Formats: sequence, C-alpha cells, structure tokens
Amino acid sequence: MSFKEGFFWGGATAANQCEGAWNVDGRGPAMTDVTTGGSVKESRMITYIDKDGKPGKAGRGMKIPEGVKYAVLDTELYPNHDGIDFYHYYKEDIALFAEMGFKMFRMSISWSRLYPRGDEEIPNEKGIEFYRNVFKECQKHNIEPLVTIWHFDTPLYLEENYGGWTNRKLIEFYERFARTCFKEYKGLVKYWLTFNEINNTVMFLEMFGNKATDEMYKDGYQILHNQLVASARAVQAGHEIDSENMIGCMICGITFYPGTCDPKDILLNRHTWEKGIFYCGDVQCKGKYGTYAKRLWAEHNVKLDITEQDLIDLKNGTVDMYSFSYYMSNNVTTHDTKDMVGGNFSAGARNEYLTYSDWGWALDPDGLQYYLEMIYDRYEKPLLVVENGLGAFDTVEVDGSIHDPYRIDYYREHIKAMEKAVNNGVDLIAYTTWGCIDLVSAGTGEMRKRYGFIYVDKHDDGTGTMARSRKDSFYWYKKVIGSNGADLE
Ligand code: P53
Repeated sequence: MSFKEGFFWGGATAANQCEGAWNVDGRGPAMTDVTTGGSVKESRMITYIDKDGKPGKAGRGMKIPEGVKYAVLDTELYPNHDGIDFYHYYKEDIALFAEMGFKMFRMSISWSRLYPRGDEEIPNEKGIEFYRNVFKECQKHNIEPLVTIWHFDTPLYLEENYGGWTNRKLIEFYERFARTCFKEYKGLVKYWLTFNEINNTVMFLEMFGNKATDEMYKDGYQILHNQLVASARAVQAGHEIDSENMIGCMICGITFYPGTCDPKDILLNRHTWEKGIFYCGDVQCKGKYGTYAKRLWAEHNVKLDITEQDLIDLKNGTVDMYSFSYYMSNNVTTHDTKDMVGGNFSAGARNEYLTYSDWGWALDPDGLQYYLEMIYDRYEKPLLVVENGLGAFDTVEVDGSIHDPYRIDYYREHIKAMEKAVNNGVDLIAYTTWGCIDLVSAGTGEMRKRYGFIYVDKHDDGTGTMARSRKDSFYWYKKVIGSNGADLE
C-alpha cells in the first residue's frame, strides 16, 4: 500500500514517434522526417541533396557536408512519416488507455504542427485544434495529460536556416511556442515538461561513436545553455499564465556505477554523474550551474555565451517537479575492458551481475531505486518516472493473442523498486511507462523494438493495417492500476 492515493499510473508517447500525418493539415517537417530507419547495428541516416542535386546520407550525430539541403528521398523509408497514425487513431487509443485505467497520459506537442517553420508569429489553427481535441478526449476519460513541449522535434526550417539550438534566436521562438501551448490549453492541461531528456546532447556526445572534439563540446554546452534558458523562460511564462501549472524538467536517467573499487573509477563515476545527470537537473531545480560546471567547460576549452539576463532567468525559472526516464544502468571505468555492451550506442563495460535486453540495455530495477533516492535527496521535489519499459520482439499467435511475460516481469521488478524508494521517503507522484502503445523507436527507427501494452500492426518494411490489439501485459497493467500497485501478480 505504498503508492499514495491519486498516484498517476499511466503511459507515455512522443508526437514524432506516434502521430504520423507528418505533412497533413499544415504541419512542417522536423529532423525525424528526413531520418531513415535503422537497427541495433545500423545507425539511422539523415538524408539530403547536395549542391549538384545529388542525393546523400550522413549518420545521425555526424556533421553533414556544407551547403546541402535536407531532403526526403524516394529510395528510402521514413518510419516517422506514418508513425502509428495516432493523428487519426487518438480516440480509439485513448479509449484503450482508459480501459487499462490510466490516470495520466504523457504525450508531446509537435512544434512544427503549431509553427510549421518555427519562426512565425501566428500559429497554425489546425495544429492547435488537433491537440485541443486530444486533451478533450483525455478529459472525457478522466485522464490527466502530461505534456512534453519539446520531444526531439525542432522544426527542420530552424535547423537549416538558423543553425538549430546553437542559435540564441531559438530561445525566443521556443518561448513563443510554449506560451501558445499554455494559453490555448489552459484548463485542459496542468502538468508540463519543458524539454525531453535535455541532458542527452552532452551525455551522448561520446556514446554514439568516436571521440568528440572540443568544437563539438562547445556546441553541445551552448545548445544546453540555450535550452536551459528557454526552459526557465517557459516555466516563468507557464506560471504567469496559470498559477495552477506544474512544470517539470525531464532528464534521461541512467544510473552510473564505478566498474571497480579503484578510487580512480569512483572519481570518474562521480564526474560522470555530474556531466551526464546533474548538470541540467541542477540548473533546472536550483536555478544555477553546479560548482563543477567550470571544470567541465575547462576540460574542453569551452567559453559559453551567457548573459546577465540568462542568469536571472535561470534563477527565476526553476521547475516544480523533476521527471526522468529510466531504462538502464551503465558501468564506468578507467581500466581497459574488452567486454563493452550496447547496441545502437555504447553503454559502457559489461556488468557481470546484470542481464541485457536484445538491444544491449542493462536490466536493472535496483538502479531505479538508487536513482530515485539519490535525486530526491538532492532536490526534495516531487519525482515522476515518465519513461520506463522494455523494447522487445513480440510474437502474434495464430489466434491473435500476444504473450509478453518478459515485459510483465520487467515492469513488476521496476514497480517493486519504486515502492521501496517510496517507503524510504521519496515523494513519487507518477509512473508513465514508455511506449504504452507500440511506436517508432527513437534510437533505431524500428517498429519491431516494441514497448506497448497495445500491439500495433505496423512493420519495418512499412506494411501493416495499423490495427490495435491487447497484449497479455495490457490485462496485467490494468490489475496493477486497479489495485494502486498492490497486485503485481
Ligand atoms: P528507443 C537512448 C537511451 C535512453 C533513452 O528509446 C533514449 C535513448 C534514445 O534512443 O530515449 C528515450 O526508442 C526517449 C524516447 C525513446 C525511448 O527513450 O531508442 O525519450 O523518445 O523512444 C526509448 O528504444
């Protein structure tokens, strides 16, 4: 009986991974619309046309050649274009969430649906209307929306014409977009997150490939600074527009462990937490950069463009709550290890005490308890686990049923871990599992890396009827919610 009354059980999605309808009703393209599918071994590619009109591709995270234009090529498949067509299925999907007993539904707003280029003064009415309909549908079913304002989907126009988030102009554009959301959906939405996994920009710099250069760090830290200021301005705007609003940060939560008890590993581990996890959370929760930030910048000769006003904004724009995703722990070590793990990105040295998913992610519920207790002690703000789940292959039986005991086991252990943290005093208010309905993987672009309680008949070759069906885990989660987390069998 550990979870408090009114605990928000639910599930989570992101616009670009589920909506589809990428060029419908005036929506403009985002980076995901020029990103191909990939796999655990093959990186997703960004496609473009060069100065001579020749098509080309670059690995995600790589620099694309000067002067090229992002483009959709006929020869490629772009899984985010269709997603799972939530744009047309939202009523059916929300009804299924309600059937499971969801109290909260986390989703995001596609920036380029509201502002197709990103720098317009006036939003696209069709976009505004779509989300209003979605929120009304949630209201009808007594489901509280939790809305991510930015989930990896800056309008492509801003990337191409302004250089994306390295440009301070984006702070203004984002603030305008956020204000529109707060104003238009006042009374329908109360819980907001400013930036999804904001810390990824720097934390993943060295995880997706080769060593990052100082130049890449300079951009990374400047992007983060601009986004942190944008987040702080949005928090202020959100409170000003509706004092009821609860606005949170969203951190990609990885629990880092020292690979050995060599003091050098212990120190490296602490520094990894600072650089990967605390860096953004500290600014968003405490309103200023951590004491270690100067050291991190100096490591890569970074001189940031920070104004006096930025510092004031950071101070006045602290969040009301801390949310995070949690999938895995990572081992860090200064020693040479041959046994590295990870699929589409490097996830450190293998931990002999853990097992790994088919995508190389360490299965570690204790790591979730550790993270919850560590972070609650640091900030003493309400915590939300807004992503957690198992990407796995599912098989549809001849009778249409889908048996996914591995997913149930995964959730059971993670819920037990949350319960322990709650009993140890952590103020946890929500649990929204990732990909409560199957959707396009952010990392690999695959459909077959499935997370849902609800199966969607959509496949990596682009085929499928989009029909929805209930997996075994659907009925299990319904029981969990019905018993407020007491019945996990
Ligand atoms: P996919 C990497 C590591 C941890 C979280 O990821 C990550 C990523 C990016 O791949 O992203 C979050 O789909 C993200 C979601 C994403 C989810 O985790 O690669 O917020 O958009 O879908 C799961 O399996």
